[in-house]
Amino acid sequence: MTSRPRLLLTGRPPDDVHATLERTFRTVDLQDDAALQREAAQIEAVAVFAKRPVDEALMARLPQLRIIANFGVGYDVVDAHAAAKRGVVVTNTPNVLDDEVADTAVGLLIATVREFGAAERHLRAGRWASEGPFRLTSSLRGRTIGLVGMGRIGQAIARRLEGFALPVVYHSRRPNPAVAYPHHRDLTAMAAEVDTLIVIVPGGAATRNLVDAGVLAALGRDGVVINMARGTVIDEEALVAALRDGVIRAAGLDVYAHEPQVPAELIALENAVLLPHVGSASVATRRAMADLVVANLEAYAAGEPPLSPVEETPFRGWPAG
Ligand code: 8YV
Repeated sequence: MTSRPRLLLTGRPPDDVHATLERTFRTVDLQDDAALQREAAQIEAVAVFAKRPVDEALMARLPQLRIIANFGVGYDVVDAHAAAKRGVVVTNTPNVLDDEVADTAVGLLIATVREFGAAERHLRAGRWASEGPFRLTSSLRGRTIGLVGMGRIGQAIARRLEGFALPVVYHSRRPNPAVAYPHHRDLTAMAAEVDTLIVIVPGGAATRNLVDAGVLAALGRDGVVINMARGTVIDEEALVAALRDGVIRAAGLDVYAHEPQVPAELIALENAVLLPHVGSASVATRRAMADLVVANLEAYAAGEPPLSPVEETPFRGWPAG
């Protein structure tokens, strides 16, 4: 009987997912130094369930590595270029979370513009009865939305916003031929033309601090920024200053530069609506994401093509073991 291939786990998958993986693989916990030391030479697969980087240094310890399966569509914790150089396939979880994240984005947009969090706090504190109605708020009506990124989730957000009768334009490095929305090559110029930004680009070095003090200033005093992407895409210090000084009106954030740490300055701001990275976090969607991670790993174990390789590591066949 051939032994099960070794699978390194970064982070802890749900118990049932772990049990499913154990049927095909022998799992090794990245936290267990002794086990990693012992098994490194035989590890063929990595499942990424944590923010901890899967970098060149880790890959260099795993000579038999063939596949890295990331739980999440964003795979900025994995050095996909280093994987490509080693002939390692990286997979992520596209499509299955697009609608959930787009729903969350629109919910966060409305909550931010209409100040639902503060309105609820007003009620719960008994201030409606004692002081009167909550203050009048800004409105979604009349806004123009600038999407930063027009990938699958960006398109799902844009489709929803059409239902809200809101004009949509977008910024990305290249125009997306799949959509007819006006494209802006220059983010600052787009920010000057709109009053609302929704950030939905991949994280990583290419987008670090893409939304900086200049972009926020261009957005202007009525500006609203929603971030559903990665905290690193916005210069967090510049955002805090812009919210504090009234350079923009408000921000709705689901992601932060150093999760789960959220700057105290941000928490103190009444004009920031803060969610703890819940974009995809429904039972059904997280289940679908976990199923796709398992399906990619099981495809590897069966010698079949992976279901969702990322663009940096197109599948060219599994090397002979
Ligand atoms: C995370 C996400 O993966 O898919 C993504 O890129 O940001 C989320 O769905 C989630 O944080 C899993 O831990």
